[in-house]
Amino acid sequence: MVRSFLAIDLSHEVREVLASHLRREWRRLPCRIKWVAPENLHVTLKFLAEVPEHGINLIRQALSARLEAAPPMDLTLSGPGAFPVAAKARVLWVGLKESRELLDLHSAIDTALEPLGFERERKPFHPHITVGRVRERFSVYKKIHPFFETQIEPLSFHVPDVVLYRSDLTPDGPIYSPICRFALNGPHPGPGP
Ligand code: 3AM
Repeated sequence: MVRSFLAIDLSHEVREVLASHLRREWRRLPCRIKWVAPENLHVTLKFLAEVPEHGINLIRQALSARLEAAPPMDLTLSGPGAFPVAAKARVLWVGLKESRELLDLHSAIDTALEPLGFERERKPFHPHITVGRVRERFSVYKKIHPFFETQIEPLSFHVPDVVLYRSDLTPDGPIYSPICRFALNGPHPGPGP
């Protein structure tokens, strides 16, 4: 079985900027947080869980044609936030500005994978880059409120493809290895009517 997920890679610049916030500010917060290693930062599009080896090929086939027709896009960082809500933060993230292309890409993935038995996402898609996971049981809002005040530069990055990742969980943290990439080669949509 292969634990896997689909994701968007970040540019080197975005990774560096987030790593720098981590080094200079976030690591100093007085709270037990498992921070994501800079090389592991990404935008998850769909978590596929444990997939049998032969299922990987089916996923590849189901996605390649559909994503080939999807347009490449530019995404832009927005501000920090948390799941489920800041007051009860469990997952700390940096968000992305709303993008029609990204929502369409997410929906195209759900549509392509539904016939293989992967359930459509029921919750609305909230694109984000997870940067840390709170490891304390009670409300940590007071300890971490400076995280929510971080001024994130609205950097943009180009998204030429979607990556199918293998995730191996180890005591030192997950190891993500790309299995394959799906190029986004569709026409860039015009500005609309
Ligand atoms: O980028 P985020 O944090 O949203 O939380 C995991 C991460 O998403 C998520 O898959 C991404 C890559 O590891 N993930 C891990 N286990 C999960 C599960 N059981 C899960 N998402 C849903 N259900």
